[in-house]
Amino acid sequence: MDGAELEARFAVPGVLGFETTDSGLVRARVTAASAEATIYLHGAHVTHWMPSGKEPVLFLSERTELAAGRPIRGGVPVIFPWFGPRHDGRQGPQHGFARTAEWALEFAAVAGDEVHLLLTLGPSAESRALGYDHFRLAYRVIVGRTLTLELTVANTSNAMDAVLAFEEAMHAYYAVADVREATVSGLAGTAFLDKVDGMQEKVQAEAALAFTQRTDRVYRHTTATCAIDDIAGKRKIRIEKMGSHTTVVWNPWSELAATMADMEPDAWPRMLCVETANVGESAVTLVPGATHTMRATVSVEGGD
Ligand code: TA6
Repeated sequence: MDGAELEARFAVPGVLGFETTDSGLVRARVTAASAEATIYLHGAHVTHWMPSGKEPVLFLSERTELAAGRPIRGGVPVIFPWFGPRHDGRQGPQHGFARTAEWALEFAAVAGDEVHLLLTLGPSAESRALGYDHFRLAYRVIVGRTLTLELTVANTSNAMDAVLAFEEAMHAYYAVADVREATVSGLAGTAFLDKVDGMQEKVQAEAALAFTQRTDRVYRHTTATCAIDDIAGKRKIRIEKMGSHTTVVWNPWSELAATMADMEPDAWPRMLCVETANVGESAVTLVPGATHTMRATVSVEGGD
């Protein structure tokens, strides 16, 4: 459905509207008393969330592409069915196909001071060409004073031997005033793969992770709630999670950011990815008929 059809079907004047961008992407605009948000059907991509009285909580690059088939830089990319480069010997786009697919909006409603949306993604010619057919994704987005993101994956195959194995992530770009003055707590003593140091397996000794260089860490076997202490921004962003055993922390820093066409060169200090995920040995395998749900609940303290 295009913006006009969704507007006719789901709009609530003054709270929930729909529009089609000049580049042909359809997006929902939430303007509730509790918060505002923007969600594209492209990639089921939440690009903006701002509780009332606060600053935006998600970073969105001013240079991001907003075009069919292209990933959006910032917000919360939905990563499925692999994380990073495809690593099963076959070809496929970085971070899988879900973040550049056109999702369907199946449900949208205002409940109290929250707006609930449900987006779904099923098999397509592209996914089948990549070897993915019998799956369905349902992504529940609840916009309010907190932001709830819940991804359910179903193996819809009837063939008894058709397991569905996948990695997944909510690759969230959080907005910070200055990453050089921010820390992430919740990962003390947690093992991680250090992607900037030869994928070495390490254990975080410090209570809170500070940022002094490009950082790209895949924390393993962790269900912990993380908190970004955005010291310069005088606020904390808490990320609680359910159904996730991996947390990825990433900032490209100056040198890598300068090579990214969809990122302003001086924007990297204003973003920090803390990603709710299941990757590597925490990848999920579903037997036919099974489902798996991963949820992140984001809240903000301070920064008023
Ligand atoms: O989550 C961190 C990471 O895997 C980094 O290694 C970097 O590649 C980042 O994702 C962004 O990936 P993208 O394909 O969106 O540029």
